[in-house]
Parts: sequence; structure tokens; C-alpha cells
Amino acid sequence: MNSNSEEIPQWIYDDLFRHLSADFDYKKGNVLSSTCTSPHQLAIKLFQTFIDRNLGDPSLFPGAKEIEHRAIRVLGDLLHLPEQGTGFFLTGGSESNITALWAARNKFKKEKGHEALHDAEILAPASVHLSVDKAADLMGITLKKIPVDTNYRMDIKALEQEISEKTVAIVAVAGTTLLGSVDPIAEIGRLAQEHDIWLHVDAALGGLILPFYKAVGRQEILFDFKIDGVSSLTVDPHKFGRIPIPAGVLLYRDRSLLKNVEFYLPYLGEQARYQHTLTGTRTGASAIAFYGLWKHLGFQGYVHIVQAVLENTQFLAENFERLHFRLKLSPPPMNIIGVNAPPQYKVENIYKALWKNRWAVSLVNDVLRVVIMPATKRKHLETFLSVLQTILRNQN
Ligand code: 0PR
Repeated sequence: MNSNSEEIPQWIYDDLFRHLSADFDYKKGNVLSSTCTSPHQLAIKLFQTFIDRNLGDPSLFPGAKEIEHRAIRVLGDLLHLPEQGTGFFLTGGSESNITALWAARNKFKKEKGHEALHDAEILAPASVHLSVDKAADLMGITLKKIPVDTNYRMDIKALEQEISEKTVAIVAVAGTTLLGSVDPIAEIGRLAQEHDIWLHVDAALGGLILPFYKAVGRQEILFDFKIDGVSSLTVDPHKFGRIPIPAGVLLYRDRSLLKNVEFYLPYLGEQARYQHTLTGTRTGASAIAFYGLWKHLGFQGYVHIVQAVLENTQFLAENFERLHFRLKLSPPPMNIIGVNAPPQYKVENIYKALWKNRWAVSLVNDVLRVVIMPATKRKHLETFLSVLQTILRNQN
């Protein structure tokens, strides 16, 4: 049981394991509620090897800083970031979204004056992740939620009506948390440019899935810096990128935008004089693990991961339909499936029975939500379907 017995004293391991054995193990394939997954073995090794590297102090760790720079360039190339763009490895999607909106807020303040902040607004779709609610709350800015259309994408007409002098930023989502829908970002980008408003794209989920659509034979979806109006973008390597937690990335279209969140540190070495992130100390191992894994897998390696996951999503979606579940979005835009149960069943009972059988799924109002990640293979989904069928039989 204890694979590290030579390093961890048995009694400590046993004490910890008493509690930790309650946890789910992604590798068992029964986690269908989470946008995280088991990290890649090479990423784990790299993370462990370079665990002490602190990106917050480039005077001590110029090497780690250089790797972060290269890792940002890899992601930048994938997401059409212009040459003058920049970015950082942070703790995850929440910190990235909060930081981007903090920079947008400071730019707005600089241009319109402190007074203008009183009735300032952030516009985001009703489907936006709660980290944006947190950002607005922290900054004391009103978050106006824009309705979504029948495809669960931000309604462009409704957005246009809400844009005003008060708009600090627009947030659009590339892969919503509940259904994986992608907002019409090209159109939103045009509006943002026309009105000179900061557009932040939350691609925490979609940022490492959508860039591979063309390569897997799907229709390309525009969502990144290819769209001129996009100012900043969040992408999370600790989700689909198979990097250990914590690894979120924030990209800025232009490094001049950093001026909005620049702080001076008088007491560290020359290279560490300016900070542009919320935390000082930052995990270098995340950037190193991402860069190393990208070298190992390459674009094609990620294409294979995305392809397998999308095929599994399609397989499960078809089987849900065969069992008379109704898909909220057909076909699912990414790796997330939302379904309504057939009318003769109570969805809460199905949900509870699945958990009782140790299948982790989500329930959002009357929608059963299933996320397919790389750790869940076809054989796991076949077992899931047979458990689901048994549950349905027993409920009738
Ligand atoms: N943006 C989007 C679109 C997200 O879905 C998430 C998190 C975030 C931002 C925030 O990212 P961090 O959680 O990295 O700060 N989405 C998942 C969710 O809320 C987070 C999660 C992951 C929850 C794994 C549970 C879990 O097991 O569902």
C-alpha cells in the first residue's frame, strides 16, 4: 500500500492514510464531476524534482523564470498571443480571472478617474464561473449577468444593450463550467474594440482543448488572441493540461497592460524589483512541469489526449440518448455533458444512487452533469453505463 515506504515512516503514512483513503482516485475512472484529472507521470516527476523553485524571486531563480517565459511562449503560440504579449503561472483559474479584472479595473480608474468606480460594472454571461463573482465582490464593482441564448452562449444583443460608460470589462467564457459552451467571442471582441473595453476570456477549461479542434477534424472555434478585441485570457494547465495543482495561467495581449498592476520591491535582487501578481511567492514547478511535458508530448500528444476524450464524450452522449436522457446541448461542445432524466425518473434519485455506487457526478437543478477527463477511459464509461442501467431498472 505504501509505495514510498523508504521515505515516509510507516506510522505517519498509516495515520494519514486512515483519512486519505476516503478520497477518490482519478485513475479509477469514476470521477465524472471534476475538471481536474490525474497529472501526467512526467509532469509529477518534474514537479517533484523542481519543487523548491520560486518564481516570486527571479534574482534567486533566473533559470525558473526563463522556463516560465518559455512556457508562456508555448501557450502564447498555441493561443495566438502577439509577440508583445506576456503572462504568468498562477494558482489557477480563480486567481487568473481575479488578476485580469484587477488590471482592467485599474486601467479604467486611470482613464476615467476614481469617482467613476462608484457605479462601475463588469459584464459577464449568466454562465460565468463564480471566481468572477468573487473578483467583482473583492473590488466592490457590480457584476451584471447577461442572459444566455438557447445554446447557453452569452446573448450578444443583450450584451450590446448593457455596454455603457460604466463598463470596466466584459468577461466571455470559452468552455463554461456546467455545459462547456463557448460564448460568441469574435462578435464580443468586435463590440469590445468598438467601445474600447477590456475583454477577458475565461478559457480555464477550453484553453487546452479548443486549440486542437482542427487537428481532430472538428470545426475550429475562435476564442483566443486571434480575435483582436481580446485583452487577456485564462487557461488552466492543472485542468486539461495534466499538470499537478496549482497551475493556472494568465496571458495579456500586451506587456504594457502590466503597468496597471505594477508594484515595486526595494529589497530583493535586481531581477525581482517589480511584481505584477497577487501572490509574491509562486510555484515554479508548475511552469517547469508544463514546459517539460509539452516538450515530451508536443502538439500531437495533446491532439491524441483531446481526441480520445472527445470520442469518449460522444460515446457517452449517444448512450445517454439511447437511454432516453435528453442532452441540454447536442452535440456537447466540449467534454462536458448535461442531461435531463427521462420523465418517469427523478433525477435526484439517479444522482444519489450513482454516488452510492461511488460514481461522482454533478446535479445542477434538474440537470445531471458529467465531465469526461483523460483519466476516464472507455472501459470505465462502459461500467458507468451498466451501473446507470441497473439504477434505472431499480427506480421503476
Ligand atoms: N473558470 C472556469 C470556467 C472554471 O470552470 C473554473 C473552475 C475556474 C475558472 C476557476 O478555476 P480554479 O478552480 O482553478 O480556481 N472550475 C471547476 C469547478 O468549479 C473547479 C473544480 C475543479 C471544482 C475540480 C471541483 C473539482 O473537483 O467546477
